[in-house]
Amino acid sequence: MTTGFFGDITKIPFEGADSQNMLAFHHYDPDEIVMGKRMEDHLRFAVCYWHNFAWPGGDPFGGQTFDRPWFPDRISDGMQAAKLKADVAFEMFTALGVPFYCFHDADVRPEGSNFAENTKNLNEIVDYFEQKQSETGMKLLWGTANLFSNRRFMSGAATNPDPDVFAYAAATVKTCIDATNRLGGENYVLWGGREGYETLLNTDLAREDQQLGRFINLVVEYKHKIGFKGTILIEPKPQEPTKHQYDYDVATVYGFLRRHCLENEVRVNIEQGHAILAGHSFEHELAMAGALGIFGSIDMNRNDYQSGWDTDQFPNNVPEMALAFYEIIKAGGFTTGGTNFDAKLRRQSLDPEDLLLAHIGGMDCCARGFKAAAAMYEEAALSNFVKDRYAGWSNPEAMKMLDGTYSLDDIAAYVEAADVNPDPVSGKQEYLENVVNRFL
Ligand code: XUL
Ligand code: CO
Repeated sequence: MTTGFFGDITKIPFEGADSQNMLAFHHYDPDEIVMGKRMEDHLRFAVCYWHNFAWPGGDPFGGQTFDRPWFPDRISDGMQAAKLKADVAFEMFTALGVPFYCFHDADVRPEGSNFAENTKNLNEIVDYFEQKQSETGMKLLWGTANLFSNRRFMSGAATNPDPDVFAYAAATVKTCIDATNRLGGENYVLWGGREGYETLLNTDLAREDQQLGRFINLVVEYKHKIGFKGTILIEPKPQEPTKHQYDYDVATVYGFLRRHCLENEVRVNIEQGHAILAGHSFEHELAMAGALGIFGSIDMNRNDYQSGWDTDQFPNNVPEMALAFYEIIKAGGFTTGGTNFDAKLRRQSLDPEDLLLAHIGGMDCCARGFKAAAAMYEEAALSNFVKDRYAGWSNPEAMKMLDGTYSLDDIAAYVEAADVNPDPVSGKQEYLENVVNRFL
């Protein structure tokens, strides 16, 4: 028996591009083989718990717009509400046919009066999830701890000036890794919520960096201690909620990881909207992670290009998504990672059906972008161009400049002796953009 939240909709079918049924997939066929693998196994879609089931539809100027049967104004018993929420969530996951979901502790369990009560509530819901996972075949892409909403974290979690807040945050992360491990989660995410600062006048930057470095090392040590097989992921974001966030972008996170000897232990979960806030493109962040060997997973939700804040919209720009998936394919594709929609409805989208339509659209756009990227990758017109562009570096004189054979004065002698006088060569950007356009 279902909750009836989605009426009689229990399964979204694949009907192909010509179908006019908007409650069907037009481009995402999980069984379609692309580059020798099923689309479902390439894309590894995940639905997030927080925006879909915990967010009431508020913005800085207005409160709740959504009416959901599990919200506190409809049920006062927190655990009963959490279970109804879980029932509806798993009905939606199943209807969409996504293999994965993600959650923060605070999305899924009622807030207790202290740490012990929070842990007890979380464990009760994890029991419930365990049962639902085995009934539905759903898997957990990642778990995480919400270390930013409660007022105790207003000055940061790991970077808090008060060691008791650090301790509370560390203890909470322990319970969330335990929960993720029990549920067979494939990753554990650390988004640095309030790890940043508002004003230097009250902030010791060097100390906060040390605290954060130790915190992440504690997480990695615990992962190995309990034998958690998943990947630890940091999610970069440049600002919001604090003015300056320490995990600004992929390159900044990599520097942090190197500084704290974590570069072989931690990878990145890259979000499109966060890339835009950092003044980058999504594909830049993905390419950077690929180049540094720390690519992990993605949050495929876009930002509005005109607003300077995190709008978490469902993706719908296929040409941009094709470039993003091209970088993901180049980085080797997903291993433990996947395509999570950390996306929320617009607050006027009140109908239960809107939750389905939003994900159908996002998944269809991903499928189109991915297929274009795969075709681009397989034809290799772009990669062959890049290979040829750097071909000069395989000549022996060139190699000596990089392998330590030549010093600066040796290079000067070589330039003089061979009368080196390079001819500029076209970068061919328009030609390459036209090549991309053939696949869209
Ligand atoms: C915040 C954000 C988070 C993380 C998980 O901008 O993206 O929801 O994805 O904490
Ligand atoms: Co995110």
